[in-house]
Parts: sequence; structure tokens; C-alpha cells
Amino acid sequence: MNKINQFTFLLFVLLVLSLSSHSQSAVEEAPQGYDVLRSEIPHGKIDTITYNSSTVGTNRKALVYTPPGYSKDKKYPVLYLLHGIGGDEKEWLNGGHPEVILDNLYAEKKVEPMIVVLPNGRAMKDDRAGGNIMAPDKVQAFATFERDLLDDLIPYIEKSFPVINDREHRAIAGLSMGGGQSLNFGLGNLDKFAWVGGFSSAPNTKSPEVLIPDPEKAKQQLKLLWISCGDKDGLFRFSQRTHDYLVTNNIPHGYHVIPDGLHDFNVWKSSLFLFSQLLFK
Ligand code: FER
Repeated sequence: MNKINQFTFLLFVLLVLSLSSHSQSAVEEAPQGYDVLRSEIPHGKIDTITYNSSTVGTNRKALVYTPPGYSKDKKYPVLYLLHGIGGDEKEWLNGGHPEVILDNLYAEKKVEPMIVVLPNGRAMKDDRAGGNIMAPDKVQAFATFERDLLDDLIPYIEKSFPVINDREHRAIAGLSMGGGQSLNFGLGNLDKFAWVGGFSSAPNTKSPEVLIPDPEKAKQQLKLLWISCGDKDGLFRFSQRTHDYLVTNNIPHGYHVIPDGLHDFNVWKSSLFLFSQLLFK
């Protein structure tokens, strides 16, 4: 090779290297077995808690996953992990087994010790998922949950568990309606949450200009904003439109598009796998 060809070749190599390290498509995937129960490793624990909701005027239930090695002598950050329109506080547990995914990650030291709270995000007296789940009062209850979360559940968790109670140690994420809630509540309360994730976010997601009216403030305050969706999900456009606005306004974020991904737990489980490893680091 002559000098010019050598130079051209070097430029080409540098170009390929820089493309592969920045490309959005060069994302890692959850490896085989990430969601399979391993009996030989330590396991976290799941408890049901009951808190008094001044918002709803009832006692409400949530599940709490504490990690392997959990101790009241340590202090933990907290992830609030929200369900979809057809679910309740047990949807993640029954459909996604987040405890298996997280136990496996702990066994490989790939996740920061944290408490995961699985609330019921339908803040109304009858908060079960029965009947017409699309009824206006039930959909409204997903918006009302913002007050229940901030005024009732978070204070309960913070007085009942050894948690670090500041924004940098509080995350919110969820699937579908819960994804919309997470973006709405997280970005709408940056003084409360520094880590925000929306998986397959639903039409309840506020329009980007309303979600992030002040891009500079969001940039300063956010530790992580992470969006995922399957490209075959009928709700894909809600994630895309948020992503487009974030790109236009230079707001750093993760955008994970799952090829052929649908509106299902394959997407939500691998999203939890990827998102949880970024938290509190
Ligand atoms: C809608 C379509 C889907 C809607 C909500 C959903 C409130 C939620 C889906 C889910 O949570 O899985 O029009 O309107």
C-alpha cells in the first residue's frame, strides 16, 4: 500500500469503529437464560405491604422486592415499577418475574442493590383490573396515582424501609400505561426522580412539549432517561415521538427499539434487564 492508500484505509477503520460505538442499533440484548430461575444462587424476597392512601381514602396494597443480602443496617435506593392497563400490583410478578431477572443479575454483580416497589397504579377505591379496564374512571385512576405515589406510597416506603430518600436514589419505570405514568410523573417531578424509564409507553404519555417543557433543566437533573418499545407494537409511535423530541432538543437518553417486538412481556422483561443495570451507578 502506498502512503495515500494507507491513510485512506486508516480513515476507513476509524470511521467503522466510531460508527459501531455510537450506533443506536449496536445495543446489547438480554442473554439466553437471563429470566430462568437458578436455584443455586441467593434469592431476594417479596412481601406485600399495605399503606393508607389519603388520596384514595382506602388502604392500598403494593409488593416490595428486597434484594439478596438485604439488611436493615444498609440503606437502599428504590425503583418504583409500574404495571399496565390490564394489571395490578401483581402483574409484573406473574407475567415478568422481575425477582428472577434481578436475582440472576445480583448473582453476577451486575446491578446495584435496590428495593423494588410494585404498586397498584389504578388509584381508586376498587382498584382491581376486572370489568371494562378501559372505562374512563379506571383510566383516570392511572393519572390520580401521581398523588397517591408522591403523597402516600413514597412516604410510607421511606418510613418503613431503610431507603435513601433523595431524588438521586429514586427511580420510576413501567410498562405501557405504567410507562406513560413513569414518563409523566418522573419528568413532571424531577425534584423527586432522577432515573426514569418508559417501556412500550401508552397513549397516556403526555406530548413531549408538555413532558419536557424545559429541556435544559431536564438535562441538568436527569441521571437516566430510558425508553424502549417493540417496533411491531401498535403503540410504537408514542415512544418514537418522545425520542424524536429528545433528539431534537439534545437531551441524552437511551432508546432501545426491539426488532419485531410486540406489546408483551418479552419486551418488558428484557427492558427491565437492560434498564436495571444502568440504575444508581
Ligand atoms: C389505549 C391503548 C392502550 C389506552 C391505553 C392502552 C388509555 C394501554 C395499554 C396497556 O397498558 O397495556 O388507547 O388508552
